[in-house]
Amino acid sequence: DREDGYRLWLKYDLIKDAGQRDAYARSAQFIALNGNNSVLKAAADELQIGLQGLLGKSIPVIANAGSRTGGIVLAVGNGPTASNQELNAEGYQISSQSNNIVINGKTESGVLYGAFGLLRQLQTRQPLSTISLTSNPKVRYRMLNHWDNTNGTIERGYAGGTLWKWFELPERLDPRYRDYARANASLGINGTVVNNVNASARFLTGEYIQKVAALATVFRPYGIRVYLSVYFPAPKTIGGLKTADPLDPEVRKWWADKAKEIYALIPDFGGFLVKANSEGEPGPQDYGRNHADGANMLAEALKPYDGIVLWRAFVYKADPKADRFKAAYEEFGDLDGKFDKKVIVQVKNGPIDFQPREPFSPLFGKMPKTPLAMEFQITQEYLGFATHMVYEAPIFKECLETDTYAKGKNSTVARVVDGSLHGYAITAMAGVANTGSDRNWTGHPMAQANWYAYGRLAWDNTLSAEAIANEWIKMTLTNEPQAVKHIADLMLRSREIYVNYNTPLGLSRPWSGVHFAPEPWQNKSSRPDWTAIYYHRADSVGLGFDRTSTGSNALAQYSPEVQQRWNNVETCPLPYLLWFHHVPWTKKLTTGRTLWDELCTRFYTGADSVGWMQKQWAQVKNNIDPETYADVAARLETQHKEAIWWRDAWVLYLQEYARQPIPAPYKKPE
Ligand code: GCW
Repeated sequence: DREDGYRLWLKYDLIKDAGQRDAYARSAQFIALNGNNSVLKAAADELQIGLQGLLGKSIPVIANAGSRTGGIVLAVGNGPTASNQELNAEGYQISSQSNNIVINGKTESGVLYGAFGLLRQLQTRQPLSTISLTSNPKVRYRMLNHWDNTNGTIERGYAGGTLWKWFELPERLDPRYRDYARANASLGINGTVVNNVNASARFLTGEYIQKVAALATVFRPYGIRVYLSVYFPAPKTIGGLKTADPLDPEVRKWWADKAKEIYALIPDFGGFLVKANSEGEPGPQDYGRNHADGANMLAEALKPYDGIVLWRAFVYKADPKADRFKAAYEEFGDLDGKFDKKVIVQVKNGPIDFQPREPFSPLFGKMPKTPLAMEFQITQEYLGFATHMVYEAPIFKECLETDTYAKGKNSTVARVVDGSLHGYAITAMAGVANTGSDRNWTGHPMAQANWYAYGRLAWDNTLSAEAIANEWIKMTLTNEPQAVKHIADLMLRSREIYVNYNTPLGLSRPWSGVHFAPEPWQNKSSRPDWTAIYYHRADSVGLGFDRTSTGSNALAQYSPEVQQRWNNVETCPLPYLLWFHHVPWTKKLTTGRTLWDELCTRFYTGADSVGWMQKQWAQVKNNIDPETYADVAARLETQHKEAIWWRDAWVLYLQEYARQPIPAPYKKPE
């Protein structure tokens, strides 16, 4: 069998050690369903598929255990729990009780997540006899956002076209939809926005609602609800109204009717995601209204139903004199407390746009009365598309663990988002998907780990990047301990290596239009803030964007403790230096090198380190299936070549300003 990556981390390959297999099999002689619900059935199904693969045995599903022991018992509701630890609606507990393994959940979804949790134990070779674990999701809405278009393309998608076959729907349901749902459910993802935030109004037509409803039928047994991105002026474009003003009664009625039409076909519809007054997308400001007016109108339309509005805070105006960094805070900060209870404001992790390293968005420290959702980008728009290996968990963790000081020490971004800091009524995380129609879902085989890591962190933001990497490797690539170590090491270092050759010391956005190739010299675009020079500000004196009080003063948007962390050029941690300071080329940094020398050091060691990645990968050759091995090895070769392009592009460009030689260790012999 050729390994084509299709099965993701749900491979369930036969456990080679027969002793271990037998030990597991003794605890898994049957699966007792205890119910007739479709979610429970999906859980039992998955256990059957998984155990068949891992143990090489077909395990019977029975209605209930009766007096039998030695099996797996699914239990919904207030069934027996082994400890007093509270379960929330979607949490689960796995415990060993009277010689059975009981998967307990308050709801069917909890049991489903527990089934995947149990399989993960086997996949990572944990003992079952003494199993006792309780797991609750920290966030209520754990979503994927697809930037997929009606014509089948994906904005910023690097793994083929859309998974959704709009032209076949609603009649034909591609079997892949179910595998998509299984993969997400295995992580606890419970919502999917199926279309691009740059939304086509067509998704709100009867024709498309039917297609989306068909997808929903496949996702429902996996606990996944569908959502739609909406085009704000839809009442005009498809509704024939003269305006889309959110305060206009006819417009409000149009949306209420639309919601009714949707819920008639999709009773568990999740709600709306909105990009408004951003990058040319229309919105309430076109009618002199604000974001809260727009969001609250949609919330009103959803009032009779269990749906929510996710309103994005990704906004900025085309003003060459303004600092884009400050825009979201300026537009949203004063609206705190003005949003309806059904609204959650979805904020990108950083203030600009998913850069390889970005400080956290100041909004996370600013809106105690408004639930804020975290938006991470899984697809590698600024991370080398599908050729560069960048394990993203460290990016997500770095942001989540940063202290906003919104309510004194230990007000981390994670605690803002999971609601524990401000007691938000609703909580959410969103990840911009990296999936596509490629057979292996994500293009780069290692990019599967980013989908996985996002999902695991949406469930539990306290998991470490390392723990998640280890799980994923064992489930997907190999259980051989030495190989696991090598691959984890490679993954955990990959982000910093990328940053070093791409945007070291807090540089940002050096790309040409499609956000792939280096073009730090780019100075013309349809918008002044879409040039590279707008961001790095290279001149004869130095490099970097002054965001202190002598510059744009964006730092003032953070609490005093955070300002203190970043506002002094002498003490600002180097990874953030050029985000906040315009630093002279000759300035000595804490490393003892001048800015210029430090930049060169990072560009050169970064590009060289890709050579290290190749060697590291070569070490696991015998532990990995040959197809995946060769695929990754080839992509690393491309990455190495491109890392050198990055290095040379930056160094040669900046040298025109710095007017200094490349430091000796890196200078090529004449
Ligand atoms: O990252 C930028 C992308 C756009 C995207 C936009 C957004 C969907 O370059 O492609 O549009 O952000 O997040 O809205």
